[in-house]
Amino acid sequence: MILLGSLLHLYSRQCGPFAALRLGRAPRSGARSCSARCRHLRVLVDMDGVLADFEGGFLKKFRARYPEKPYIALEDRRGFWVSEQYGQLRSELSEKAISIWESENFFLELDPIPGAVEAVKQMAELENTDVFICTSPIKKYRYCCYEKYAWVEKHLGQEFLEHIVLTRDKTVISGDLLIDDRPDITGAEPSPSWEHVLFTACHNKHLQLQPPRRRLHSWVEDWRAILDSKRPPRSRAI
Ligand code: DGP
Ligand code: MG
Repeated sequence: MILLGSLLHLYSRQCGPFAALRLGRAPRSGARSCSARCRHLRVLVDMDGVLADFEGGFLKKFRARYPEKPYIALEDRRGFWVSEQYGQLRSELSEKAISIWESENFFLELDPIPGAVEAVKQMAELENTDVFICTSPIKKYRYCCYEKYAWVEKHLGQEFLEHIVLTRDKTVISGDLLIDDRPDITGAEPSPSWEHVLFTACHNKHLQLQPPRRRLHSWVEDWRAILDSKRPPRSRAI
């Protein structure tokens, strides 16, 4: 019994936290043993603008709270910072915009981006793949941090709570890929370990990326191919 416990522990350590949940599954025919398999690919997936529809949720609540005020349609959004563009439209609108995402239930009530929940669940099930949700909380954290956890639990399930990274500086988090809608991701680490794949959003779709930078246009696109491009040649997903 003790031996079985140790083996289970060893297996889950070597194959990642999600792999332990797959113990009940029959091994694929011809699959190599866990220890013979290659290093896991680590994928960092951003939350706002990639999994959760921050822009759509913001616009809906801004218009509901300030029905008399002008607003920026999603097709006219430019630049990552919503408050900056609203401030350019009319200076008083900057703080009104900020008041929306600082309110209770804003982050919790965001709708998922189409296809995101299914894609991330499937990604976490892939062999040799570890997925982490890597998200920056706003500085007025009263509701935001709690609601981000609650959102993940609601849409992705409790097991994903082990896979949340809250950080204002994503450059210090190591990974092979970071899928993120923010065009410029900088921080304390000048050479982050990950390749940033820009997830297309209303505010960044017009940007021309310099090669070799690349995009994931939506979750309908072949995100598996992007993951496979980072794997060692002999371990590509089946
Ligand atoms: P991330 O998606 O992890 O890069 O997080 C960025 C956060 O910043 C996200 O919650 C959206 C939020 N955000 C968007 N526009 C503004 C803005 O103009 N001001 C502030 N303070 N936060 C913004
Ligand atoms: Mg984002």
